[in-house]
Order: sequence, then C-alpha cells, then structure tokens
Amino acid sequence: SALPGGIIPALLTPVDSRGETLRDHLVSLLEYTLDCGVSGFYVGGSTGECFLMSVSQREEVLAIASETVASRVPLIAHIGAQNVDDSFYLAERAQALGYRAISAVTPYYYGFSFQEILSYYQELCEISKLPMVMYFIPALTGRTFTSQEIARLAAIPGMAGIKFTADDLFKLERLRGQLPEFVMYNGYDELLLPALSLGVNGAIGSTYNVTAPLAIALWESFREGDLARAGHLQWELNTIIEMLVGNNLYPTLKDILERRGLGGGLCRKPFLPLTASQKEESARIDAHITRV
Ligand code: SI3
Repeated sequence: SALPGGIIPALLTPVDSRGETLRDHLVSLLEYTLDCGVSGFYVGGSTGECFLMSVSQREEVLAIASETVASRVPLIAHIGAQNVDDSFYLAERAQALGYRAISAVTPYYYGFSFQEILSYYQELCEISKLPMVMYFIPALTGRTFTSQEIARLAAIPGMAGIKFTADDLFKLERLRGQLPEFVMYNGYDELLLPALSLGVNGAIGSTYNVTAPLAIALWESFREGDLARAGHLQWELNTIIEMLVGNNLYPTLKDILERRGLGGGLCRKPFLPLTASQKEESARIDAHITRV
C-alpha cells in the first residue's frame, strides 16, 4: 500500500453560512477533480480549514471523502490537532475509513521543544498502523526544523513521508539526497517544477482544486522530458496563483467552483465572504484559467 504520487488536491471543504459542511458540493468537487485525473486527495488539511472545525465536523469530511472516492484513488487524512487526543481519535477514524495514510502538522503555538515534537510523532506512529506523512509548514506554524532534525523525525518507525510546504529548496534537495526512500510532497504549488526537478514524489496543494488539468499537464511534460512546456505551464500556473492569493485564496477557490456549477460554498469564520469587487476579480481569474 504505497503512498500516492502525482498531483493531489488539498481538498477544500464547502460550508454554508452556519459553517456546516455541504455534502453535495463536496461530492461534486471530488467527482470533478477525479475526472481531471488527480492521483489522490489530502483531506482535512489547512485548505480543508481543519483548524476552524470541530472534531465531529472533521470526522464527517473524512467519511464523505472516503465514501465518495470509494478506493478509486488513495486518500491521506490530515489528523493533526492541538489536542493530542483529537489527533489520536481522528487517526483511528482514518484507519477505519480506509485511508492510505495519515498526516499531522508539526505541533505549534506553545513553542514545543524538538524532544516534545519527536515524542508526539512517536506516539502517533505507534498507535496507528497507517504510514505517517509529517506536515512541515514553517510559515504558518512558526516552527522550522533543520534537515538534520527532519531526518531524525523521518527515522521514527512508521514515518513514511513529508509534506514540504516551504520555499527552502536547498533543504528539500539535502533531504532528498539523505533520505532516498522517504516520500516527499511539494507543498507550494508555485514551486512544483523546481521541486519536481529535485525529485519529489508528489505535490499536495490548494490550487489544484481548480487547476488540476494544468498541473497534471505540467507533471506529464516533466516526465516526458519536455522542460520547455513544463516551464511554460509553471509560468501560467504562477500567474493564476498570484491572482488567487491576491484575492483571498480559499474563498476565491470556492467562488470559482460556484461559477463552474460545482458549488464551492463559503469558508468558515473568521474568513469573510468575498466583497463585490473580489467577486468580480474571481470571475476574471476563472475566465483566465479557462483560456489557458
Ligand atoms: O494542508 C493543505 O491544505 C496544504 O496542502 C496546503 C498547501 O501547501 C497550500 N498552503 C497553504 C498555506 O494554503 C499551498 O497549496 C498554497 O495554498 C499555494 O501554494 C498558494 O500559495
């Protein structure tokens, strides 16, 4: 049961104005991206708004994704939470729901020591039979790790990979060379092609919810050795990403899904709905993506 490679959307969670998950919208998003040819889904991560959700809401999303995908592609469940018992509970649920792997963000906010973080992952890896993908996102956790520290975490039995959401490509390259068996996912969609050139196994990202065909074309161009086309596609994608990020990323991704008739819903508070001018910009971004 290998971890998936290729293009893996970090799945959005469409919700209504009360923050309840819109099941039908979530199912449409899963079916649409599956039709585009994605290789798996990362469920309940940052893009899924996990840190704004209750445990039962997170569990519900894990269940809807596994029922809908029904083993067509492998699923990775992000189960990281500030309350360790919640992580353990979600890890158990992910296993029962047939997930291929679990993933957990590195513990944040309290300035934990490396030893504390190490023992957190050791315990999670002991209780779960599923392989673990550590979620490294220093810009949002405020906690970075040296490549030596990441290598020590990678040596924990059951630790199978890393989602590397950082722009330190030197660190990525050093890790790749040091840990040839470790599964590495690129996390910043802006850096897909450079990360591919350094040997990542897959890419997990938010923008693939709306740009999967382009990202898959980039992936295939790279595989075929057509670097000119891959570079052009990265340029096209980055023009789109720049516009998306400049317009409030997650609400804009969902607004684009609405425009495509898939139903993206809203984001949970404190995210605000898009303003009228942000909606106009979102329409322009969607039209731009369609033209590319
Ligand atoms: O857990 C997740 O939702 C992710 O995979 C996050 C992913 O790395 C995204 N990072 C964040 C903070 O949203 C990227 O896909 C990012 O949105 C994209 O590269 C645009 O900057």
